[in-house]
Amino acid sequence: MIVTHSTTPFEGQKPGTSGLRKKVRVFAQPNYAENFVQAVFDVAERPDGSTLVIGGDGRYHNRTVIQQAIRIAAANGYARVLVGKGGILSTPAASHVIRKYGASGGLILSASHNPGGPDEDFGIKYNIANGGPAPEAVTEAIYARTQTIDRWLSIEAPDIDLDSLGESRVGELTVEVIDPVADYADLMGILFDFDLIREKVAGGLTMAFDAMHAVTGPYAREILEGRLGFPAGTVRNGEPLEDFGGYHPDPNLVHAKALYDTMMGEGAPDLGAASDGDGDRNLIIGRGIFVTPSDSLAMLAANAHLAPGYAGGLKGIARSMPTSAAADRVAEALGIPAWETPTGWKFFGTLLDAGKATICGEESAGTGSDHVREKDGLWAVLLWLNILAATGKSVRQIAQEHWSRFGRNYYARHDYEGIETAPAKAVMDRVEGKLDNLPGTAIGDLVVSNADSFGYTDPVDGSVSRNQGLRVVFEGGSRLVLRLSGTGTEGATIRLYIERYEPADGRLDGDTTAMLADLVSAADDIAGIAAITGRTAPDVIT
Ligand code: G16
Repeated sequence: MIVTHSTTPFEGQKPGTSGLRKKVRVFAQPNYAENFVQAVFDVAERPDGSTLVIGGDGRYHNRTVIQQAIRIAAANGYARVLVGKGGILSTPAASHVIRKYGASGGLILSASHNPGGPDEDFGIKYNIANGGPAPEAVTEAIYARTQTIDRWLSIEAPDIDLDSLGESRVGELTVEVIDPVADYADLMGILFDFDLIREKVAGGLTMAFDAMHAVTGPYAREILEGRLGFPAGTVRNGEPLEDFGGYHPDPNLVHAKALYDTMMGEGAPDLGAASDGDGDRNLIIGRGIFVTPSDSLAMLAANAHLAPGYAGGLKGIARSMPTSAAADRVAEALGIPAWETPTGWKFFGTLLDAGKATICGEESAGTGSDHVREKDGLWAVLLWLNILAATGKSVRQIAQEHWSRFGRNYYARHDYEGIETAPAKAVMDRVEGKLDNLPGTAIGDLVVSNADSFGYTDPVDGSVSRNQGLRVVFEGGSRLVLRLSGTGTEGATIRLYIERYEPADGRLDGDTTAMLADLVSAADDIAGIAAITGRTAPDVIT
């Protein structure tokens, strides 16, 4: 029997860069998650008899919201729910399952790289039938609905056993608990040359993968240790934990420091890699060399033809605006289009659907392709492995050869986290106020060539997104970008992106900090972060 629960709207149920992310205690309030899920179902396009996919990164509160969502789905006319065993589905695996089984959409329960636990973060994201994050028109409609909602519907039924594979029913709804890994691992086996990689592993190719006690543990164990034959123990921290073992499942040099130390030390393996809370980000480190996400995108695109899934070539390469322009040079050499979108994987969806891009990437450690509609951490690791196996070269050799051909985009991102909203806004206002007057001015040896607030018109559907970051470009192509993060749950995070291009005959072996020093002081001059916020150094540099 369908039960109607009356409710009232909550303020602030506005999805950010990637879904609605809040503290667990906010989500745990009566009606909070229920309102949001009902708003999604009220707005989502879903023909009668639709299938819904549900899964998450296994963080604290995952199971509670899954049971709520199943009961609400049952009362809202869905015919079938596919849910990952244990409530687990990595974000790229969920995208694949939506596409493979023709679902009308999916709920992905994750706050990505944010920490988990009773006092930490939770999130709900809705993905549409193409397997990708709902575009802005849909998230705006969901938000509008949350502001007027007065009821949510559910079926009274006991909890589903999430830990046993198989079917059960909730009212008219069929719920199928599926193996979260199998479909995804099979897809990877089609895209990459597993036989070749296995042969090289048997011949001594080594790696270390840090799953950060997050969702990729079971996927990495099955694929790397199971199907590719890497020895047991190659996957570290492989058990998904509700609080990620108390760590921050963000694969960067701060939070994956132990892996970094391994890769910089004696006897380092050939490849070091990590993924985040929900398995869509990646960190790539070669023996003695960290590869920035922007460089990784460019190097993967340049070498993708070595993997069977991309042997036919690429249709185009897309990157978010703050991502370095390294990938653009590869696109130019390949004679294919280079697209520049706002931050947020949702902006790649139309390009991928329209066949305008094959590989996409972001400075925030996300890379992926048209095999799904999400960024995909393990996919990036497997493409690197395929390239190492096919060329017999080291990560360092591949990087150095790439720079000698295309030049090098030195790059860093400085994050100032947990700033009060007012000073964060003051920093942005100050830069925005200067944009018109900056072109032509000199700061030290740097001369500003242009400055603007990035806006984007989607080349496929014509939708317009304004205010997507402030850009200051210098003569010679160096660049500063400033924007506020859209994924935090408390206060504001200022992101400062710094990029300097050295041509192929320039200085390719410089130290990144030294190479960017003049740009960092120009940023200080233009944005005044230290003066306005009192922060003299960033919290995280990636
Ligand atoms: C999400 C988005 C990415 C974006 C990243 C950082 O990733 O999907 O497209 O680059 O957030 O966004 P921001 O700079 O606004 O914090 P994830 O891995 O958190 O889902």
